[in-house]
Amino acid sequence: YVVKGAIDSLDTVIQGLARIRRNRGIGALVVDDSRSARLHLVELLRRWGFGCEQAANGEQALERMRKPDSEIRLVICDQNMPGMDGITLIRNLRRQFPAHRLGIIGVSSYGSGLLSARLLKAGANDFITRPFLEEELSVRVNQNVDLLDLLRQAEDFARRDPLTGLGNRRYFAELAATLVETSERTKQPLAALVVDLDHFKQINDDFGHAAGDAALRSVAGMLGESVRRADLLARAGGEEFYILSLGLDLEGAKKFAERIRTSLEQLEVRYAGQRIAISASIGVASFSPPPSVEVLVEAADLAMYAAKKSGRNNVKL
Ligand code: GH3
Ligand code: MG
Ligand code: MG
Ligand code: MG
Repeated sequence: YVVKGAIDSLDTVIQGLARIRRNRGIGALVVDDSRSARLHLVELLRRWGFGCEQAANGEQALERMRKPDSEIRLVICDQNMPGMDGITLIRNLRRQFPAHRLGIIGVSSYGSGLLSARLLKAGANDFITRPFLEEELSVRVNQNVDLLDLLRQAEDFARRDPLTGLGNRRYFAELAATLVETSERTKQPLAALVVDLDHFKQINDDFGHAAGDAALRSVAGMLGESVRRADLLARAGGEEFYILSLGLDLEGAKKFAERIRTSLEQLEVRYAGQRIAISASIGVASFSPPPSVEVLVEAADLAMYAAKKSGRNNVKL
């Protein structure tokens, strides 16, 4: 019995260690007006590997979550607090943070009946009733972190192109809308580049589809290095890439496109000992601000077709 027990718990210990390692990058926030209850939770979460912070009331919690670099992904929140109660705080947090960004566990006291249902309705993923066993809290926390990981993966799968690792069309559409709003608000021009590789079908025909894939990955890598951090880069489909850049007028965007065109021309793509020559036709547009994402991209797309017509491997406005 002793030996069996030891083996069982060894498994558990290994699992526990793996969890602690995973939890290290995860910020947790404990919200509780009772100092002793708060410190108990903080102590447990730190022991489980989380980077744990604390707030003594709802206002403090919201303040902490407003920090732009907030890496808090899990909130454990007492229901019964003076001022803003847990349910109000949870409702507020859930409006700002979708389920894949933030897990919320509500803590209620034993005998409060419908409260747990109300916590869930307000947007908590889960609840725990005091007094609780450490083991139960640990299981609930772990399940919530597992769920966060899964949701994040699903989000990522839906928005990332698996071949190049760039964002896809869906990702582009979401962020492009934000950039158009920023362009309106800050009165900066917003430029679009549509980059379409030339005669790519021929590359597949000459070197094979795997070589074409490798070329697309190199191009994506090169584009990734060419854009600024704030620029939006996506694989719009096939051998076509979109770039949005805030603050570039037509003249600036044309220079940017010309630089990309030259880099692509000089890109060393090698496959099975052969050099694959790459070039692209790039269409450029800039509006201050654009009436819509569609109008902006359409204008750059038309310019790209003009670049194709006039012989490829060039930039058109
Ligand atoms: P153009 O200069 O007019 O743009 O000619 P093109 O051959 O590049 O244009 P077209 O649109 O006719 O063909 C695009 C080709 O890109 C066809 C398709 O096989 C290839 N392609 C699209 N996606 C992929 C991919 O993921 N991998 C590979 N290897 N090829 C791809
Ligand atoms: Mg309380
Ligand atoms: Mg093409
Ligand atoms: Mg194309």
